[in-house]
Amino acid sequence: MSTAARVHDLNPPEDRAREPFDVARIRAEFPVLQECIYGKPLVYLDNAATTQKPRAVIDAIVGFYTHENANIHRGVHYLSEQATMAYEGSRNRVREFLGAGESAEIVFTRGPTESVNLVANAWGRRHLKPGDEVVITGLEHHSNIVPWQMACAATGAVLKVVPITDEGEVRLDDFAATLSDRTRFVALSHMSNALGTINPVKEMTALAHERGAGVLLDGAQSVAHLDVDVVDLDCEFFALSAHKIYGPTGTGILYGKRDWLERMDPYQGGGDMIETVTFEHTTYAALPHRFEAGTPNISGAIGLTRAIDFVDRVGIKAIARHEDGLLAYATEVVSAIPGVRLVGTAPRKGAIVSFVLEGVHPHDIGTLLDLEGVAIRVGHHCAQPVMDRFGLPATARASFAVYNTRDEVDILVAGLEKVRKVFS
Ligand code: C6P
Repeated sequence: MSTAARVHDLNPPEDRAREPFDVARIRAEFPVLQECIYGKPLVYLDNAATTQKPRAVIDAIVGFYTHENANIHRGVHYLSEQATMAYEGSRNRVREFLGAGESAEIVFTRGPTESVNLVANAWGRRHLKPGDEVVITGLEHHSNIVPWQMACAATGAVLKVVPITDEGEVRLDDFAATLSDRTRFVALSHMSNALGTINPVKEMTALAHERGAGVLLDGAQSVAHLDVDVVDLDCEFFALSAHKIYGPTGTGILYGKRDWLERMDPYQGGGDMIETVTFEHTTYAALPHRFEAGTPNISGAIGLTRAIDFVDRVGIKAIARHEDGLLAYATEVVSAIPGVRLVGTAPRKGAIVSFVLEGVHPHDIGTLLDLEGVAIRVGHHCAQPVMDRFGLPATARASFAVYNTRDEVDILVAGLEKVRKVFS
């Protein structure tokens, strides 16, 4: 797997013309991409919200319910053992994918939202003290803001926010200036869902460590686009979502360094997270099971394995190169439309183009594009402070994945020209 978390610079123009893989063959693996919407071929550009699923992921989930369904960690019968092996095999596959040292450091959750809540509750509420500082950035998704606000309110700790620039970047010197000797914890998005900005998280993590603070990276947007190695990043926690990396919804991961997880109490109580229970006293299961109370999303974990297999087969570097080409092209042609203003123009970006069109509300853009078969997201993208920073209620956002093409960017642009005409 990876040896370094890399930020992908845009490819030179001559490279951009050459696709790193056969996109038509990749598209054929995604059944939903063959659909028509209002009689027009679907152009799916809402990948930051959720990616589509390849046939292998869908088949694995159907196969599990058709042939293997049973609960895990509880049965002595054949099906339960098969299901347990598949579930724990998925944990190991995630470990490999993230470059983590041991499977005990991989906790299954419902998604990054639950992963952050787990840390904010199980670590934050136990270890934060009045006057301690928790640092986040102005780029965060609500799921990396609200749990920290709640933990600070419960403990008397103070939430500090690193400002973002007009380009939508977090500058390292602003970040360093926000840290202090009272900083106990830092929670950062690896890649912004609203703007696409990629943060220099390795450098930020090192700066936080100099102050003795722990670091959580919200990798919800980054893992499908960047080569991630949690040991190289040296973060204490990394949160991700299966459904944004071609896997199923309802399944996420929290990577945590063993020594940090060991200093955390369970977040929820119930079955499967205990060692012994009496009415007087309960002892907890070993890592990572103490953080997985109740029957988990078994088919979700199995689907995630196949999604990681898909990404590895295509190659994360090839995916990044393809998406960088799409981002460069989309940036050029969308920004050339009269009245369009891009929001988020950081030099280091993942394949997200957020924009506004003069005189047209983003919701109208989304609705009219939908009639052309083009799916984008409009709104505040669960990042209201980012919108506030730019004085906007909302943006339109096109976000790209491995299966998108330049032709689809052209259809987006043609749709935007229509929107302009309707409102002119
Ligand atoms: N962003 C988007 O359209 P969940 O909902 O738990 O799977 O993911 C939450 C989340 C956390 N961090 C970041 C950076 C994210 O982008 C998201 C989800 C989607 O942008 C849905 S709001």
